[in-house]
Amino acid sequence: MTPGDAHLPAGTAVGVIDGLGRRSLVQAWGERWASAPDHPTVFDDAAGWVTAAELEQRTRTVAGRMAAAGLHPGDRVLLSAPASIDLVVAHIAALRLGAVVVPANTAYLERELAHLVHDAAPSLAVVASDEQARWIAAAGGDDAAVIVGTDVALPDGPDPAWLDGVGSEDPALLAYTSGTTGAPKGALLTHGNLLSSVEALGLAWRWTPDDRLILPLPLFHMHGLGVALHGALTAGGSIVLRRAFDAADSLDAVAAHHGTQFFGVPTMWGRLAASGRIDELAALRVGVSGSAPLDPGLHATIAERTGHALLERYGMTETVILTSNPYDGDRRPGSVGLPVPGVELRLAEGTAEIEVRGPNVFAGYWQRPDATAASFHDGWFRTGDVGAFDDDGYLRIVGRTKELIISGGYNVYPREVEDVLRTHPAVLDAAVVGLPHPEWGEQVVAAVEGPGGPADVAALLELTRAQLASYKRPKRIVFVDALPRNALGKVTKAEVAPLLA
Ligand code: MCA
Ligand code: AMP
Repeated sequence: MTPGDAHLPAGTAVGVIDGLGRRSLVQAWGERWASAPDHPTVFDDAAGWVTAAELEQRTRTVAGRMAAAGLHPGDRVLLSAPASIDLVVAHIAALRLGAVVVPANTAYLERELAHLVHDAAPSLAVVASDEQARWIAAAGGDDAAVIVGTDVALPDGPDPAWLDGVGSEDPALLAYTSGTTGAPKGALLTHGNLLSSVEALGLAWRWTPDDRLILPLPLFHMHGLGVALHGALTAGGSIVLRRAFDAADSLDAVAAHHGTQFFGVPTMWGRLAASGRIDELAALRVGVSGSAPLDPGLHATIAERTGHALLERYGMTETVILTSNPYDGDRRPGSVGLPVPGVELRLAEGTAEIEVRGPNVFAGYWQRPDATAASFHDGWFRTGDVGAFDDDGYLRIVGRTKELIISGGYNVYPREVEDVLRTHPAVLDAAVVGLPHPEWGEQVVAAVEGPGGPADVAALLELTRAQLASYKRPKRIVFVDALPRNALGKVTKAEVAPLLA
């Protein structure tokens, strides 16, 4: 059996898996737009529905502006803004030009944005606030043109000769993540990587042009951008964008727009379940959870109240989606399901680290050949997650080899937070851990070793407020007499958590 066969609908043509990701995203989307120009494609509250033909025209216009401003294939375009049609247009326009989109979380502060700007060297940055623009200009000197406003209000220009000229091997996205170790690195994904994953999801999740996806996820991480937005554009479906997540707003949008699909992280599903209105989601065709483990109790509550079990799936910035519970068949609580079409998985001998191979696996870390080489094992990408297979091939994630905290679906790297804490004179050393938490899944908490003491906690919280995006900040900082260490003097993280519980 070819990997991923378990997800295929009956009657799928032989060889379909070999054909995944063989074009560019923009070729696939262009075909959709040409075949159904009047199809309502993207909605936001400010502009209402935009049809496929309008999306084609608007992305062409913005591509012309970007090209007239000097943007060429391969140049990086940093995008950082809340979800809107204008942001979607800017994203697609950059891809149509062959530029590489660098999505940036709107919560990033100056230090975090400066790292992206130094590393990715974008030629153009499109942001939502004057403050972000100042930070980028300060970090990038005169090298990056910075525009505030996702309408990209630059002078119009003619269609560039290279519009839609990219192929499947060309780079599309530079998504920053720390991978298994170290400072944030840019994971470079090609058009083919990204397209193969959403084509696989189209098959696995039976995604059709009749689907209406209610999308409250931000468009600056893989879940909202590379899974949800790209997936809907590739399937020719419709997308209802929400500027931010709010349970009542999401439920209202499902009702008002006759939503058939809803994608969220477990924190969102928890808030929906607590809203008292979760039964309204019975109207959906499918709800998907991912980015962090879905509590089996929450899974059961939602299934009971809506009549549908959520599809839990497992993904990663470097690989988009690896596994999903099946659309037809057992949607197993506590399991992330079976490899999606095209994806092969194995567990490394000894460590049981999950390793992956397939057309979805990224091209490498931007300008980091050593980090790229270290992330592969005999041609298989090492996820840093530890897995176990049930007898019938369902995967469970049972641990991590990487130091990572996932809070509300956002990744937090303990090392980054520790480095910030250590810059304070009251702190000799710091250990940041994730404690189990009912709302966030894991909560970021820090243990610090003096010279200072509890009187300094307020100053440390202030320091983290100035240096770190809000979701990375420790919710609690505790001074301890001494951090637990092994014989080599290295802090033993496993012994830190009990000190804080
Ligand atoms: C907000 N806050 C958080 C988080 N989000 N604290 C910890 N963890 C978080 N994730 C804090 C803020 O710092 C603030 O604290 C307070 O909550 C309220 O902030 P607000 O912005 O209003 O929060 P919210 O709108 O309620 O945000 C919760 C959220 C959001 C909607 C669950 O975190 C979110 O959008 N998460 C999804 C992230 C995502 O897209 N992940 C996919 C990564 P204070 O009041 O102290 O300032 S891609 C990925 O993981 C792979 C590829 C995959 O498999 O998908
Ligand atoms: P990121 O680096 O932001 O792409 O996050 C990827 C990581 O999120 C994976 O390596 C997993 O550790 C985690 N993850 C994603 N989906 C799930 C899931 N359904 N269950 C458990 N962990 C998940």
